[in-house]
Parts: sequence; C-alpha cells; structure tokens
Amino acid sequence: MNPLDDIVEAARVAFSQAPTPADLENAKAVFLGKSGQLTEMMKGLAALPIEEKKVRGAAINVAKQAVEAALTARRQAMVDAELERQLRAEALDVTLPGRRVAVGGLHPVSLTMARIEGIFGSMGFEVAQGPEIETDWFNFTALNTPEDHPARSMHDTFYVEGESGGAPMLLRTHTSPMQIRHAVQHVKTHRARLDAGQGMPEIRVIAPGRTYRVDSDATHSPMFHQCEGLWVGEAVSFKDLKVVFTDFCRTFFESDDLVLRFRPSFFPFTEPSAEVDIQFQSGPLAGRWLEVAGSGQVHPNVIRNMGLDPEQFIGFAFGMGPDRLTMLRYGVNDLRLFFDGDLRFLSQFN
Ligand code: 2U9
Repeated sequence: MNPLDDIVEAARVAFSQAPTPADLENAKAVFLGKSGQLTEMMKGLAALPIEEKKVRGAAINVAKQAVEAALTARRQAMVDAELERQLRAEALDVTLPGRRVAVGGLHPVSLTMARIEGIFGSMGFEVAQGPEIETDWFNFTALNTPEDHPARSMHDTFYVEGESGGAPMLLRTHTSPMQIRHAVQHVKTHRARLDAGQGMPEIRVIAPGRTYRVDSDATHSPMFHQCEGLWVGEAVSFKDLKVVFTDFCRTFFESDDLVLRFRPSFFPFTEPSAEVDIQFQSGPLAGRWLEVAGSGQVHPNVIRNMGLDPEQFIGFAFGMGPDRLTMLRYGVNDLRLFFDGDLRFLSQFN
C-alpha cells in the first residue's frame, strides 16, 4: 500500500473507534487539521516541480475526500445512534389503557336495596330508617322475644357500652325494632281517631338497613343487611301477604315464571310463621326451592306493644336478606365478596 492509502485506512480506523463526537473531532484533527497528516503533505507540494505537483496533488485530494467521506459517515452514524438511544429511552407503549376519569357506582347490595324500596314503594309501602344502636326493649322485648331466648346471649348479639333506662344497648340484630318505632309513631299520630272509634290508616312499611350478629363464615357476615316489611290493618290477611310477596319476587327477579311456597316455621314475633321459598320454572336456577324470606302473622303481644288492640288489628310481617337476594340475582356464591371492597368485583354491577 502507498502511504496515502495507509493514511486513509488509519483515518477510517481512528474514526470508527472514536467513542464520542468530541473524540471524533480530535481524530479528524490528526488527519485534516492545520497540522494534520494530509495538510502537511499538501504543504510539501510547494517544493515539487509543476508536473509532479499536479499528479501528487490530485492523489492527495482523492485521499482527503476519502477521509472526509469516512468522517461524515461516522458523524452521521453517531447522530443516528443517539437518536435511536433517545427513541428507545422515551418509548411509549401505545397499547396501555388510557387514563380515564373514574366513575363511581352503587354497591350491588345498594342496588338491591334500591330495587326492593322501589317495588314495595310502588305497592304503597313507606320506607322507614332508624338507629343501628338499639335498646334491648325495641330489639327484643317489644318483639315478644323472651328473656332467656338464645338470640339475647352475648354469643349471638353485640352489646355496646352504656344503657338506656337501666336496660342494655346493642347493635340491632334485625330491622324489626324500626318497624315497632314506626308503628308506635303511627298509632300516636292517629290516637284521637282511634279513641273516637274511627280506625286509622293501615300501617304499610318496610325497614331496610344494616343489622349485626356474632356470626362469620362464607354465608354469614357479622354485619349484614335486612329488609323487613310490616302491614297492619283491620282486614289484612295472609292472602294479602302472599299476593304482595309473589308480586315482589316476580318483579325483583324479572320473571313471571316463578312460584312461591310457604313452609311452616317459628319466630317469636309472628304466629303462625312461615318460611317463603321460591322456585323458578325456567332459567339457570329452575327446579330448586330457594329460601328467600321469613314471614308470619304478627304476634298479638307485638300488636299490643304498638299500642293497638289485637282484637281489632291484625298484622303481617316478612323479613328478607338483601345480601342473599343479591347473590341469587347475580349468581354470586361467596357473601364475603360483597365486603372485600375489591373494585374488580364491584365494578361489574354498574
Ligand atoms: C314487626 C313484627 C314482626 C319480621 C319477620 C322474618 C319473619 C324473618 C329473616 C329472613 C332472613 C331475617 O334477613 S334474615 O336473616 N326474617 O324470617 N322477619 S317475620 O317480622 C316482624 C317485623 C316487625 C313489628
């Protein structure tokens, strides 16, 4: 190889090995700078005869162009590499979900509560709400629950500190105390008419809300929901309860294709008492009897505790668990999902 080719080759190697743009510019100076190798050779031409100067000058120029081309290529490669690095560092995954405004929604049990209130509301029932911390009298005594009833034990009921008129306070174990409160108020409002022998408007009320019992497994939660109903008048019968509850179930489950069964049972506050079972005649739940509520004729002692004469007034009551109704309606098999607060579960209902 002639010395010019050596210089071009040395320049290519130096450029390709320059790690940074600054190193590249330093390497350029070695060959093309003021006292670079090619520049020095150009200066040396002056002393040569004219013919030789032409030939030699042309050869140096070819070499110079080759070095400049290598330099330009290396500069461009560095710019490209830097751009590539930046693109990589700032890469966006355009397949990621966008940032959305989170919209809240109602809890499935709240949706059920709202449905229950809507359906009974359309049948002329008022909705009564009241305290979750109750007195022993409203929660048990007024509801004909005897002093020695196991439901009154600390094993089953959460008692709280404090007392009311010497009697213990507790977290209500059902929403029935609210209905006693409502009935007592209703009777007070119409006392004058009653005393004048003019009767009173019927009591038709439901009491939805939170209730508490010492119980916790896949189908029981220490806090659960109830919705109880009460219908008191002078000419109400089990037939009315059956009509109303059948209508409720068909509307709630959006199916006329279901039948009801009243199965004898016992509750201290109703006599006689019955469990209410439903059976779908078609669809995924068809054929099985499903327990959906308890019911009964309000016990005469309870009617008396409302301030009414059980010889004149008769009442019917029912109680259901909105948690269980929600499980049935949506096909959920673990009650605890309702209380875990997992949005992946909860957001499916809105
Ligand atoms: C008054 C008088 C009587 C309400 C009733 C039931 C039967 C009943 C359970 C169903 C499942 C509670 O949610 S649950 O755990 N309820 O079986 N409840 S009769 O009786 C009343 C209510 C108020 C003044």
